[in-house]
Amino acid sequence: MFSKLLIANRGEIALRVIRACRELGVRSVAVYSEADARAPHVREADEAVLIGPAPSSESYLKGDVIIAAAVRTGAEAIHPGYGFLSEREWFARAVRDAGLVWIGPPAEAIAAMGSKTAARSLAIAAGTPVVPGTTSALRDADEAATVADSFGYPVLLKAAAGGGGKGMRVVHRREDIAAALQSARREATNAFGDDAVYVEKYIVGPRHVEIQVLGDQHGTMLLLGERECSVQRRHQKMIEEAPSIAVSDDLRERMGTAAVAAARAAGYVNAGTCEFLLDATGAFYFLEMNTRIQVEHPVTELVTGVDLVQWQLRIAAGERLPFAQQDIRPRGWAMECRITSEDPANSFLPSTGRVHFLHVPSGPGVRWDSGIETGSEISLHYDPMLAKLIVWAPTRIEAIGRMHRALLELTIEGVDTSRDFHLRMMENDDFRRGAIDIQWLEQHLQALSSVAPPRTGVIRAAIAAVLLAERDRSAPQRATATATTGAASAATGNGVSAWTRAGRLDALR
Ligand code: MV4
Repeated sequence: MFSKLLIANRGEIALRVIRACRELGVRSVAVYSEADARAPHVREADEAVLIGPAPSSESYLKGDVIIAAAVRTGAEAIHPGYGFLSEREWFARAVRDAGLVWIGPPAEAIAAMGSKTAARSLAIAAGTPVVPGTTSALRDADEAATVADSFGYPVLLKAAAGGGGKGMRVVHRREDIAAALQSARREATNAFGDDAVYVEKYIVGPRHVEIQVLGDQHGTMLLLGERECSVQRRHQKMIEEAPSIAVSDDLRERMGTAAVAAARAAGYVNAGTCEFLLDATGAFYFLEMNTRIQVEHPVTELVTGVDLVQWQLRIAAGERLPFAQQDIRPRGWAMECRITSEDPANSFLPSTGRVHFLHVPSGPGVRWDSGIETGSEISLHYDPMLAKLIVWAPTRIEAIGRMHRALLELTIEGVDTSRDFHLRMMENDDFRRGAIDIQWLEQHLQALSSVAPPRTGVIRAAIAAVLLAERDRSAPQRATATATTGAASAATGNGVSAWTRAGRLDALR
């Protein structure tokens, strides 16, 4: 095992990797921007290196600066986390060329899966089902129309360099193809510097189900089951679970075989995810492979008992996976809510400010993977995901109940968050029945986001102050807190203390 590892990331995933390092006896090196000087990942790592100003383009995306920091601190390996440089082939290569170990798949596998058309060709050759469509870029609108006519409308134009929904256009009629192709090309050029676009049959109302694989350097490739990720908005996942209510044992086996075939065809090693669309008839189609650890990996960890991040390190260090496929027996149900600094009552507008008060859920079956603490400053420089609330329970309905309970315990004051949205989701009949597809959320956003008028900033601050004062055990402050609490209780008319209400602030709305 390495003695020291550098983490080229920030926030909750940096902390997640630091935890794995500590459990394996590996010293950790954090990197940070000027905006993150007081961030938890900087404090928790054994060492930290300042890499530049707040904008990612001047810090967390500076591959050469990060590699230099690794060399200078004597780190032997780099873990990229997710986002930032995690799926940049050139970075994986540069890490290797600097004599360091890359915690992830070979650069060649990243490249093979990075081009969506190349990934489709690879999957087809491996016998993995893909959506009907082309495997090379379209020459022009005439070719697009000819292909679309052959498998029928609607079709979807996609950027070959794409991912994350950029450069995609649904086309319902032949006469709309030329204009859609032109705008898809423009968006693809802006986003990826590559105007290559191909076409697929558009699958209406599918679920997004992904398969986790884990392969070592000695030829063992394990399937760690599926995750259901259909609850998403504008290609941002909001809730993930494992397993998927839509996947039977037989389907799991078939999707798993398809995922392993695609991964092996790319020469895959380490943790990776094959994304599939699953339609209402039970047909599934390979979409793309994510060549990194994913945000939602904890739900797989909770149902399989396999520590994915630890194994990422151990595999990169050359260890063999000590279990066989039959040793992997998923148990129970896990669910994750992404807690973001976005206001669900206001079209998920990003919210900024200081986290004045934070109360974190705990208790049976609850895991909190977070990059924030009381006092954290939330800016627009980075992703709005503040934390992930993950629960485990024996059954899906118990997991939903446990998530609801944990969300009630969660209090974040100072910035608007998605917490109330998640509470409404746990109460929603369609969600509770598992009757959801990738379009569901955007069709039901209105109902889920309409909450009572928001409290004003002053009242928020007052509540935070009361909570903090009452938590303080010193007598003089306690007297003040009690007096204030009395007033607050009278105002809400429920006669309970502010501290008691910490777990159910929604009652005030
Ligand atoms: C599709 C599709 C329907 N039909 N392809 C979105 C991002 C990229 N990973 C692929 N995506 C889709 N490809 C065909 N042929 C629908 C989507 C899609 C989607 C996929 C997964 C999760 C959420 C989604 C939201 C909208 C569209």
